Amino acid sequence: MKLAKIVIVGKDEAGKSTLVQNIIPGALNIERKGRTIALDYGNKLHGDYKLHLFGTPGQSRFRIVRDIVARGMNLAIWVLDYSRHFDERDEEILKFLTGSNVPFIVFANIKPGVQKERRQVTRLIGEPPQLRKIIIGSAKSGFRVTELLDGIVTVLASLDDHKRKEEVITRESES
Ligand SMILES: Nc1nc2c(ncn2[C@@H]2O[C@H](COP(=O)(O)OP(=O)(O)O)[C@@H](O)[C@H]2O)c(=O)[nH]1
Ligand SMILES: [Mg+2]
Repeated sequence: MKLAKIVIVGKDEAGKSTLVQNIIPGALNIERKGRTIALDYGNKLHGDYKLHLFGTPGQSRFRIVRDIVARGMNLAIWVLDYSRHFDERDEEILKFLTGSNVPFIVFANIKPGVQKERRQVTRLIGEPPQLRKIIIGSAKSGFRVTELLDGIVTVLASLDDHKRKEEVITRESES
């Protein structure tokens, strides 16, 4: 069993806490009046991995909490709110993600009946090298959440594979 730290980012009300609850019913949520102020946490076995999922607060005044929770993550999930327009808060998250050397998956969350953002995800965020996968689904209904978990495990396995190859190269160059 391999352990992985997965951090969920996204602007306020995007559906981060809903997603964590969908994956792990009863997951911890530290909130005040429905707003996550510290974090969501739960773990889930999927494939060969034990996934430790950390949801972060979306409000910009809690950005420091996000930055601390994100330290040492193996992979980020960006819950992109597809029911509202892409704005400067999304731009800030994009900058945060492309400024790290950690891969990320976009989960574009569609709330039925209120889809506002119709541009393709790559039109919004481009194709940064850290972007590994885009999934359009629903945090609440669970639509495509299994695909998200499969995607997480696939990316983690590719990272492990890459690390193993690097170790072999280092060992060979040392001998
Ligand atoms: N209909 C619908 N509502 C959603 C969905 N995801 C989140 N919501 C609602 O959007 C609001 C904000 O969700 P929350 O998970 O607290 O967002 P967070 O701030 O990113 O943690 C809540 O009222 C959720 O019930 C979804 O997939 N479908
Ligand atoms: Mg939340």
